[in-house]
Amino acid sequence: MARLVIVSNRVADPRKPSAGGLAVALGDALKPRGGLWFGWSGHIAEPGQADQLHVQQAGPVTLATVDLTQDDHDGYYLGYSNGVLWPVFHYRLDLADLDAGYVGSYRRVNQLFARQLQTLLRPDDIIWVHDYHLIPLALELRALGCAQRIGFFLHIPMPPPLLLAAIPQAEWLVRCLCAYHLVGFQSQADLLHFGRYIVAEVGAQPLGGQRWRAFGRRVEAGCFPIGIDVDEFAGLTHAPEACEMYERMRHTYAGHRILLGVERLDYSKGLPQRVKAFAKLLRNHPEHIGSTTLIQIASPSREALGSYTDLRQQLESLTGALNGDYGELDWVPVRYMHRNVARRRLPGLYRLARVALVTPLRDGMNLVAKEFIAAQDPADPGVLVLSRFAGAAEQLKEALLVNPYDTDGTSETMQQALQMPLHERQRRHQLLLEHIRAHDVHWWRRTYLDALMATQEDDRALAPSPKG
Ligand code: GDG
Repeated sequence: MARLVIVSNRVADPRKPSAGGLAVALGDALKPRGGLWFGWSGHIAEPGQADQLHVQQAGPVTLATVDLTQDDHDGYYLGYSNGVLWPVFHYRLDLADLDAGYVGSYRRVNQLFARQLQTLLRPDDIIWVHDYHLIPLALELRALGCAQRIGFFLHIPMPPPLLLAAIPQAEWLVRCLCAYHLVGFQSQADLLHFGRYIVAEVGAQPLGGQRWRAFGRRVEAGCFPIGIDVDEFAGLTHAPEACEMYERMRHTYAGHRILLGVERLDYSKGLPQRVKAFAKLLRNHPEHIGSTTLIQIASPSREALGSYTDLRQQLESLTGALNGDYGELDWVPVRYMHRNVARRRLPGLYRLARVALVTPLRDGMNLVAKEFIAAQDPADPGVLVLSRFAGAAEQLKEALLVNPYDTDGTSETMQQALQMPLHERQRRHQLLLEHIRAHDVHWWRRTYLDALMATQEDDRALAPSPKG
C-alpha cells in the first residue's frame, strides 16, 4: 500500500497531549500504514545550519523537519504568508503588504522544503500538502522530477477573482495550484471562486465537473469541509480537567448567563464587532446588566505583525470602555483574557456557556463552532450564534446565523439566543450534532484522500515559471 506523506508549515507530535485536533487527525491518517510528516521545526537555525534535516520516529510516523534562517522566517512566514496571503484571502486588501518583496523568501523556503523532502520520498508515495504557506510546493517538487500524486488542501477562504487578482503574483499562485492533482477547499463558495478565476483570468478549459485544463495540465478541485473528532472532543468534555473547569466556573458565575468567544486574536475573527454588539445588547436590553457576562478568550497570535498589535489595542480599548460604562462593583460585563487556555480545559468552558459567539468576518471553516456543539449537554444545550461568513455556515444551518458587520442584528440575535426555550435549543443541537458526527474529521480525511486517489493521471509536466 502506498505511503502517505503529509506536508504542513508546522509538524506536531501526534502523541503529545498539547497537539490540537487537526494535528491529532493528521497523525491518525498516518498511523495505520505508517507515514511521513514533513514541515518547519518551529526553530530558527543557527547561522550556517539552515539546511539540516531533523528526522525522528513517533511510533509508526516519521517526523521530518527543517529549521529556517531568521530572514527566511521573516519573509516566508511573517511577510508573504501572513502579511500578504492571509489578509487578501480573508478579503482584507487594506491590511496586505503587497509590495514589500516577500515573495522571494516565500519561494526560497518552498524550494528548500522541496529539496529536503525529495530526499525522503519513495516513487509511489501519496503526498498531501496543507495550506497557504506551501502553495508552490508541488511545482517545486515537479521541477525536481517528482512525479508522485500530490494533493493540496486550503484551510482558509479562497477570495473572489478580483480580490485575488490584487496580489501581483496571483497568476503564479494559481499556476502553482494547478500543479496539484487535486485542490481541496472548505466550502462551495471557495470552490466557485477558484473555478471562476481559472476560467476568467487564465483561460482554463472546463472539462466537466470540477475539472479543467490549465497551463497545459489537468487540474481537479473539490469541496471538503473539515470536521473535528467528535468522539474525542465529547470524551474530553468528561475528563477531569474539563469537569474541574466547569465546576469552578459554575461556582464563580452562579446565577449568571455566559456568552462565550474563543479564538486566536486575529482580525478575521470579528472581535471588535462582537464587543460592540454586546454593548448594544446591554443598552437595548438592560435586564442583562448584572446578570449576563461575555467571556472572551483571545489567544495570542502573530504578535510580530503590526496589524495584530493594532487589533489588540482596539479590542482592549473597546472592552475597557464597555466595562467602564456598564460594570458594577460586583459585576464585570466582559471578562477578556489574552492568554491561551489548555486544550483539555476548553470543553468545560464550552459547556458552561449558554451562547457561543462565533462571529468571524471571514473564516475558512471555524472549528470552535463544531467543538462547542460536541461539548454540549444534549439535555440542556447552549445556542450557537454563527457568522454567515464562516465556511461552517454552509453546513450548520440550525445555528443562529448573523451578519457580524450588522451590530444591531447581531445584538438582537444574541437576545434571541439567550431567550431560546429549552425544546428549541434541544432540537437545534440534536440536528447540529448529527451533522458534525456524519461529517467529522475522519470523514473529511477519507473523502479527500479517496478523491485524490481517484484523480486521473496527467502525463504533461509543468515547467516552473516563477513570476514576481
Ligand atoms: C484555520 C482556519 C479552519 C483557540 N483558542 C485556544 C485554542 N483554540 C483552538 C480551538 C480550535 C483551534 O484553536 C482554532 O481553529 P479554528 O478553525 O477556529 O481557526 P484557525 O486557527 O484560524 O484555523 C479555519 C482551520 O484552520 C482548520 O481547517 O477551520 O477557518 O482559519 O481547535 O479550540 N486552543 C487552546 N487554547 C486556546 O486558548 N488550547
